[in-house]
Amino acid sequence: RAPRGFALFFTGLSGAGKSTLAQAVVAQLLEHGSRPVTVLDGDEVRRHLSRGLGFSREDRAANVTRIGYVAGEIVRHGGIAVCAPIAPYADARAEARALVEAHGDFIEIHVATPLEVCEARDRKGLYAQARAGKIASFTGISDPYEVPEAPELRVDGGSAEPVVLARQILALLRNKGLI
Ligand code: GGZ
Repeated sequence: RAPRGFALFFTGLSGAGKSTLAQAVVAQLLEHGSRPVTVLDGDEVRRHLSRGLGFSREDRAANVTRIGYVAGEIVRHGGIAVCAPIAPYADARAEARALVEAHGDFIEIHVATPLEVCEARDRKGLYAQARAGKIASFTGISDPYEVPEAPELRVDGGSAEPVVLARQILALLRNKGLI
């Protein structure tokens, strides 16, 4: 029987480690020899699928809903979709969930790296710019991040190496019979 499709939906602050963790998970999924995996990363999506959208509440919601729609189509065909937007709003996340759950499993993973850690890392210098008022509506600084209440999994991106956290995610997928 064809395996059921599913979406991994990483959500968390900028610099929380979503992309890195998503990459580690994808590597382990491919090693595992599973089905094709489609990655819908925040940065990448904004260059293509969501080109032209900004960071207003409406634009973020549109971005996350588009990701949910595409993930739903992938899942509908039995594929694996790996999404990694900030997705700061609970209602937009719920919408993405509904779009996917019409066809398969939605695994929400809150990458709950503390703001202090994300800001201390500041790999792209965005937090410094946000603190200086050069970027308006920056998540965690001048725009909200609504903490997911019931994600399938919550991990602290600063607590362990990405490969270790990724193994935890693969174990969850195995437990659910998805891989
Ligand atoms: C948050 C912003 C902003 C503002 C630009 N707020 O760490 P990054 O750089 O590479 O990832 C962030 C990315 C967030 O895009 P998403 O599509 O994931 O966001 S959302 O789900 O809210 O639609 C960050 C950069 O874009 N960035 N301006 N104001 N992050």
